[in-house]
Amino acid sequence: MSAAGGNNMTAPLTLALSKGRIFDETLPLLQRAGLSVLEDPETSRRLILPTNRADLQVVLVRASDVPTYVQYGGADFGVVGLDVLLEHGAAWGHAGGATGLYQPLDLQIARCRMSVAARADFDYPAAVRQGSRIRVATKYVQLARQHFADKGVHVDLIKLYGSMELAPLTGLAESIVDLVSTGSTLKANNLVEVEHIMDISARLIVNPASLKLKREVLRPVIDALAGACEEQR
Ligand code: PRT
Ligand code: MG
Repeated sequence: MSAAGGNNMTAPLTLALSKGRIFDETLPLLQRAGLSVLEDPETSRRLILPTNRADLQVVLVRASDVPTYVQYGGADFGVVGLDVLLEHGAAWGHAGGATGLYQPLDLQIARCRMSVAARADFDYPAAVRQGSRIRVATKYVQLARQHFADKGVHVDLIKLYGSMELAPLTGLAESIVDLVSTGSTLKANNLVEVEHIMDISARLIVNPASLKLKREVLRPVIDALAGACEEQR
């Protein structure tokens, strides 16, 4: 499929969002930009939600599918965590970003950090110093691989799809790479942050072909969202 995918000029603008944190935190920005979503994804079973504008609709996809939708033009633009965006880009061999996606805005929402965490009784600095092989469980295999390779630390990466915190508790791995916001999940599971990898926030991503073909409708929406971010800061 070409990058232009589904984006013909008469079709409505399509914004890809994921349910939960991203949807909930994008909503106030949309509001400030004069856009409202007319159905609640938590109660509706629909995957395409109308907005107060006939030429704009929201599609609900898994957080990790947002870059894919936007890359192939299944959506013209979307909101995605930097964690998901970088992992997606790295999987495509593009360090630092995903595959030609235009990234005009750091929305400064859904903020957290990506960290290495381990059991409180695991001496991570010593293991690193001694050059031991550390087993690391994570959903972010590409980013974790890059991080440890840059430091010259030997790791065996174990791919998980969720509940990373369980891995060190069950002996599956000595440490994890995961997102931390308040720190209460780590604390509740007797884990401690041993290394900060990067700060994370949600980004607006745009299909480059859409930006050309639908510029007249898309550009003002991007600008309004930029203004909304500025106000919310
Ligand atoms: O849940 P699903 O598998 O469908 O997808 P997802 O987990 O990717 O989506 P979602 O909605 O959970 O997260 C969407 C985006 O929100 C992520 O890609 C991040 O960019 C961002 N974000 C911000 C977070 C957090 N903060 C966060 N705290 N995503 C996840 N968490 C989790 C973290 O993984 C850990 O399990 O919350 C737990 C830690 O929180 P604290 O507050 O206890 O530290
Ligand atoms: Mg989740």
